Amino acid sequence: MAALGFEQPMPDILLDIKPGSCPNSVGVNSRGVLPVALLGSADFDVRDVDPDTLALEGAPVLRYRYNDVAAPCDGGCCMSDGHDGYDDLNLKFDTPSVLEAIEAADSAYEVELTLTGELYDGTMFEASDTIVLRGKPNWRWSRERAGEGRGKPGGRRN
Ligand SMILES: [Ca+2]
Repeated sequence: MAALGFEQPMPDILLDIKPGSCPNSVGVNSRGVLPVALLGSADFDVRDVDPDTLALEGAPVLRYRYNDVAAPCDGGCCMSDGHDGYDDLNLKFDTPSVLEAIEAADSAYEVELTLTGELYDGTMFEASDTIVLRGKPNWRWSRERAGEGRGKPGGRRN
């Protein structure tokens, strides 16, 4: 006799970087915050997610709130910008930390960013979306100068 399965299949968890924007372009020298939404649906309540466990390419969440900003969209589109009645978990990340984590200066034009985290019940999950990098890296991102110390983005604009 087969045991009754008691594990719920994990629903697809959809990530929308820069909800409302398409493409998700990010300047390689951007500062400030990167908005990211985990999209709730009939199958997925974003309040099941433990926000303290979330990281985008290893960068921790700066702050979060629950708000319905976007609806999942099937088939590789850039996510709709509408809302759908399901709350989304809206996250803010420090853009330079994320860019540093993916070594944006040496990255391809399009980069997939992965959010990792856990539900309150301990289930681990990940979700990804793609950004498009724009612009030329400043000197501070240059690998040749990396030996002089990977300084945090300083007080200099372009
Ligand atoms: Ca929503």
